[in-house]
Amino acid sequence: MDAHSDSVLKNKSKPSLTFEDRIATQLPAWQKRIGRVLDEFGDRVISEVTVAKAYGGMRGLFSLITEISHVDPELGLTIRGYTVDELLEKLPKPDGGAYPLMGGLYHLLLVGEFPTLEDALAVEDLWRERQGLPGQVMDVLRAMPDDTHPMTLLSQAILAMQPTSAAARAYHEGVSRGEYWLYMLEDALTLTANLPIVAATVYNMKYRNGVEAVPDPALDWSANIAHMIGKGDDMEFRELCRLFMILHSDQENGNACAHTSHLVSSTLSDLYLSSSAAMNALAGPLHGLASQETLRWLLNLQAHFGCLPSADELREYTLDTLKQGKVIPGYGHGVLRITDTRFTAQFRFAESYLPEDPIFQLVRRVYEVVPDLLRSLGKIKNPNPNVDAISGTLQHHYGIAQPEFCTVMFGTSRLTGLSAHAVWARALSQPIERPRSLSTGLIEEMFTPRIAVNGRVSSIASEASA
Ligand code: CMX
Repeated sequence: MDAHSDSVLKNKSKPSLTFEDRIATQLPAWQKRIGRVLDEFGDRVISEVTVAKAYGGMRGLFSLITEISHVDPELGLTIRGYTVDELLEKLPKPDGGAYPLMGGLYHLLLVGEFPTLEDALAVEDLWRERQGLPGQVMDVLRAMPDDTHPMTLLSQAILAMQPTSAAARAYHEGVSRGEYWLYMLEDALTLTANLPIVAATVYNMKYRNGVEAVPDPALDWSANIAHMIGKGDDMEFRELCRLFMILHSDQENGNACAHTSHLVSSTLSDLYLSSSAAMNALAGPLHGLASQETLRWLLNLQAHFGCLPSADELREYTLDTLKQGKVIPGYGHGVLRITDTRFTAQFRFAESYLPEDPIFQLVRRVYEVVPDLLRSLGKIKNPNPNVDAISGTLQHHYGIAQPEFCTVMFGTSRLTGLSAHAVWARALSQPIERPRSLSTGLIEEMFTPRIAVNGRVSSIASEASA
């Protein structure tokens, strides 16, 4: 075990409650509660897997359990029961700051209890103690071609940290499955402690001639991102980083990156392996890369018109994008049926801090025009903006001119939520995931039983109805 994991486990003997204590004391009650739910309701149906759902990406299928966050179609995201606005209002903030400390949110994600300022600062301290990238991370990143996408670098950097995994080492030294989560927790703290350094290293390598990313111990986790990419003197950008990190942290565990993380981690892969995989899912344009795609779309729109387009001009431009067989990035959602509350929180930030920004003016105009247009086409389930419809615009205002960096900021935040899910999944001994697959022929056979596949009638129909 390395020095870091040693310290967190030794903390058990300290009088103040550690994360392990706080989680461990909750486990018996959760185990009992889940056992009772399974005993009483284990055979109740919560979702129907129709043929259409199996072909349709399992959208809307309730088949995962998490206590950490939830997305209500009409209410938006809640984390441990708190809406986005409640989190922004109530989580502890740094002295004189307008937006919360990420340390407080991580306490809430991991422990499930609303943090005091002391709790939030304690997490910030735990993170400070664990800062420092293993040397091979830089070697791996430096070996990559200059035009490598920042999300590839983020994923690789996390993977390069894997040899330091306390959980992987503990497993190979024979730790029991019941204790594995303690080592996952240690990895969660070490990984999350270093995410700002990883993000800043990727940025600096791509856009600042490889300036070393060195955290300032006087700053909080989120503000350190601003500091390490050379924008720390801009107090507004520090605030944006705090807002941004809170908003992107979690979104229950069925979205693509969260589900990827959950699936990989369910095999007892360590957190570095599952987190790197999650970032590969986030890097898709229908998911987190939509923040990059939105900013690009807006910049092209600006270049095309040279000024703020009229509503009619914007409608034409949007229709033209659709005619090219593309989606309008930043609009629509797999679960939400309202304007994303995370969009609204960022919109409010923009109205306060950058109302005259020309790209923000475009965001506003798009918001006025695009929902009605998408709704009129009749197939989209939610024509409203999601979190990605504005995030890149805010970063752009503060000098992050490269759209392709947007998703690295998203991923840096999202891994806080994913790591909390992973720790709890192991602490509650959630099993390996293993859904089954069917072929079209087998489905035909299930519903028209006389059709034989390859000359034989399969047992699948009776198996599926069992
Ligand atoms: N522009 C154009 N068409 C859209 C659309 C958009 N923004 N959003 C959905 N549609 C289309 C779908 O492509 C689908 O068309 P087909 O039947 O021809 O395939 C139809 O409307 C129905 O889709 P849906 O059920 O409303 O939405 P899905 O659950 O299938 O997809 C999402 C959700 C987010 C992938 C989709 O809305 C989309 O592609 N949005 C643009 C990309 C984006 O912003 N992604 C980020 C989401 C948030 C995040 O994960 O970060």
